[in-house]
Amino acid sequence: MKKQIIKSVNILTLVIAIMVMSLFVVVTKAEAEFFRNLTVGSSGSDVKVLQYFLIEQGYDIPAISSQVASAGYFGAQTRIALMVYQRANGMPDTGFFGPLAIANINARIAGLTPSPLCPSGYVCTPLSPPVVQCPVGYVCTPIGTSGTKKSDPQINLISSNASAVANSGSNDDVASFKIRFSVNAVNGPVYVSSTTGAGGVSFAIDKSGSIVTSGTSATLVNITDGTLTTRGNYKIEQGQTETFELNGIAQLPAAGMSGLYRMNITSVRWDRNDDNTLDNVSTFNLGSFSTSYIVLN
Ligand SMILES: [Ca+2]
Ligand SMILES: [Ca+2]
Ligand SMILES: [Ca+2]
Repeated sequence: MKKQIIKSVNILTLVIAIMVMSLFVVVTKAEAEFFRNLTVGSSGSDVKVLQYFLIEQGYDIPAISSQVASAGYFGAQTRIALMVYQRANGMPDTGFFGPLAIANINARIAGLTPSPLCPSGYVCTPLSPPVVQCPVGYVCTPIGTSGTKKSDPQINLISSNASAVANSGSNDDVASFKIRFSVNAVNGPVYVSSTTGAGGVSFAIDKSGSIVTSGTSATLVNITDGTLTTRGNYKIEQGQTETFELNGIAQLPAAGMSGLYRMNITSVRWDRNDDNTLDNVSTFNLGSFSTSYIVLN
């Protein structure tokens, strides 16, 4: 159909570069956010993201979920799935993906929150402070709330990125996630674990909000100063700021696990002493320490 050129600073742009190299396709970056109208006949990576979103929300597109057809073309079945979604969400069921549906689905995707791995029989309540509306172009880090004191290290998001090697078969894509953040040691030196997980830097890789552990992993590096202490920690000297990078990987663990994936950092453990148990936990806005969603198939 018609192409819309939208220049926007406030809306995340959809930047997808597709390089066809012999048999496989590399999608270098996909922000799961829509900015153009789609209808029968449309094609592209945003169509693909829409299709996976609909399937995951329970609005099946049989040709794609059964892998008879590959995602990326807006056909009759996508139109029907979209119509049912529109009806269920109080919109006119036109099957046209226009401003109303775009706003609705962008909001749904932005609001997907990973659920904790909660043991059965328990209710798990997140420790993190409530999500705040942060001005565009800023990272908002809570001070003096939920155990964070002014004298605690200041932990700030620098950047995040999600990319995937989209292989041509089914269930064979691999996603790479990268989140960079800085730690500023105030009021004394700070030790941060070099490990990921509950004892160090905790992360979550989720598929549309449901945490996936199989086929996922992450490693942490300090790219300012990679020197480890005798206890295996990184030391940030008083007054210094050091940059960390969490590198995550998601490989589709099983057939039927195609969908939208992203990575979050959920907490960072730290201590004033170089020891084996880092006693303090900093948690922060889950929404800001997160990559965008990317399609794996
Ligand atoms: Ca594939
Ligand atoms: Ca250091
Ligand atoms: Ca300790």
